[in-house]
Amino acid sequence: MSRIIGNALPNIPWQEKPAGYTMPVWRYSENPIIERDAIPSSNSIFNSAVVPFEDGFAGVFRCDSRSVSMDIFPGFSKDGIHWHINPNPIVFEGEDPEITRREYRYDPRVCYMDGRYYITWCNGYHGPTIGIGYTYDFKTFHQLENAFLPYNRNGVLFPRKIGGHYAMLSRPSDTGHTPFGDIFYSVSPDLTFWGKHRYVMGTVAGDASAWQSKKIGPGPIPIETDEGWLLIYHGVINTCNGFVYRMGCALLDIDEPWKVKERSAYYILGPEKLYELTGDVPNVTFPCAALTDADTGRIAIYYGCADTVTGLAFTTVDELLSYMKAHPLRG
Ligand code: BMA
Repeated sequence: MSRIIGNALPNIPWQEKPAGYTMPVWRYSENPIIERDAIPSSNSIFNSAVVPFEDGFAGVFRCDSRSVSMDIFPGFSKDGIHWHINPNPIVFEGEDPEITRREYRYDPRVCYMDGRYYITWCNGYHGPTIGIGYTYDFKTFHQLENAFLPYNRNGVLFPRKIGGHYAMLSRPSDTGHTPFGDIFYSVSPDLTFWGKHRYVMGTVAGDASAWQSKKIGPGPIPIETDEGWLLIYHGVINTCNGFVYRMGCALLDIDEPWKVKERSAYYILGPEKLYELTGDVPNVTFPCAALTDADTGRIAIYYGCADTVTGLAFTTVDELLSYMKAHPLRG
């Protein structure tokens, strides 16, 4: 039995694995949990992040408007399933208007650390880069400096300092739909200056694990376990009909997370249901958040479906670690 190191979350949204189901991740039966028009202005709501907050949950949601401008919105829920999303986007306060000036914002992650809820997102600044901000209450928000130069996407903080530094995974990219992409690790003494960049892992050549042959990127905040950091990430294959986005998992060294201890050759969830196969961008399952319960090992994954709606899926730390070990990517 593997153990999640962290807090108990007895109210984690949960459904048991359906009898006879062979995949390690199973969907919530009432998916999608957030429809595309859950706020009046929205064309689509997907690739969003949630955390435990007060006696329920809070989140930051990617809502693309009907002019298809991308922005992030706060939301609240009692049960993690039914959400009330604020119809107004997040307004960040910050020291420098050069940085708080909004170009576009998308694909948020939320990381609780030292009493603050940190938000990272893909932030337009002469191209995509990693924005960082924080809130205490999901009402007022403070923005810090962008972490990196453009172009970068999928900035994902670790939930505690490692070796005395803040730590983040990210995926350097280009100005467009990036036909490449490996995951890197960076550290910072103060969440402003980032360096000591290390390569973590990349795409897989040949057909050993073709679903992740074009690009990969970190998904939810890494989950601390007694065996290492459990990373859920997205992997992309290029097909004659375009990109297909699936989810995979890996285990990173606890003190030196750029060292990969284990990685699954098999994907753990991919587009299969109608709401994943069809939408504004077909064939996309894109995880951005995971709730965890240290007492039971339960994990609830929030993922964008076809760039249109938001889905919820379930697994456990044991399911993912044993699946990874049964279908390892080696060499
Ligand atoms: C990526 C990002 C994601 C999106 C995905 C599929 O490059 O833009 O927000 O879900 O493409 O369109």
